[in-house]
Amino acid sequence: MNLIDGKLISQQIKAEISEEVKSMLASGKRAPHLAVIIVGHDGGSETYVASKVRSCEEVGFKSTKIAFEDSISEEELLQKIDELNNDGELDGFIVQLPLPKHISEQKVIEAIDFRKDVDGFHPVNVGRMSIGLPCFVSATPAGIMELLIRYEIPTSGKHCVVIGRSNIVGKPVASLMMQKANPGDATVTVCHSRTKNLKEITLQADIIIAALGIPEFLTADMVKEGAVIIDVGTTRVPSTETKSGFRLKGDVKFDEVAPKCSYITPVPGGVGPMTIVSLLKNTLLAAKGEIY
Ligand code: L34
Repeated sequence: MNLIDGKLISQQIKAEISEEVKSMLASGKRAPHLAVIIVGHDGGSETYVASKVRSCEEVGFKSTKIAFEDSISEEELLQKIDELNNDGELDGFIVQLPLPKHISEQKVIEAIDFRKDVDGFHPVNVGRMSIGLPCFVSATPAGIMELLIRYEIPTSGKHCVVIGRSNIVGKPVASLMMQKANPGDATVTVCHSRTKNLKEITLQADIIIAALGIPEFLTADMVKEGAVIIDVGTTRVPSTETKSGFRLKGDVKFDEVAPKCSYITPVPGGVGPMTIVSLLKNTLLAAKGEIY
């Protein structure tokens, strides 16, 4: 069993990005600038946004955090987005999800100028990704692809089973894995909460991408010997053993699945840190004007 160390790879990529920023500055350009909007006080979101801001500092980006209370109206949020769309000093921005119920996530996503949509959630970016055109690829799927590249894990002709069909992970990662590319060229099956005989399907998988958000859902009896396991879950479950009062659990029952696989990502320290560096990479591309 080989552990896929997302934390280590993310540090290597941050070092690569820092070098690029240095040469941008040396050639008289300004540093890439990312803004992050957060609404309310979801514990996970606050942690991830803080980590995004810290990572910007680490690589020499400028960052702006814009925090609103839960009580902000949809209209006020859309107004802020309009302002950021028109800010010439800003390369890209994201609105951290989830949003409070009274705000339409879809409306918010579509209000973002696709040229600044470094989350890759806008329909223009999603559409371009699905037909293989240059675009901002959303961060978690991009991070997963990067891990497959850096660990030289073959995907061509493999059977990849994606569990989960969310717009931010399941659908885009399935689309990337089936694309005529490397990584890609896989035969992809997408499973979800209505799938019958899930275990029969996962047992045929060479690569499983678990992105359904149910802690320890994937157990050893569902996994073929030698499979590659990518665990996207990060659910906070109550714990008496940690200071914070919770512990992060993946979608994979790691202890029993790990001995069966060829490669596996841990939680934490697997896909999560890669999500953050992929956002940095997209911001760098935006600053260099390499996509639009
Ligand atoms: N708009 N909303 C928008 N963009 C995103 O890309 C996200 N996502 C997902 C939730 N909502 C979003 C994230 O940022 C999930 N996500 C995310 C980002 C980072 C980490 C996990 C999820 C991460 O860094 N995880 C660490 C542990 C962090 C901790 O201690 O809680 C890890 O090692 O897995």
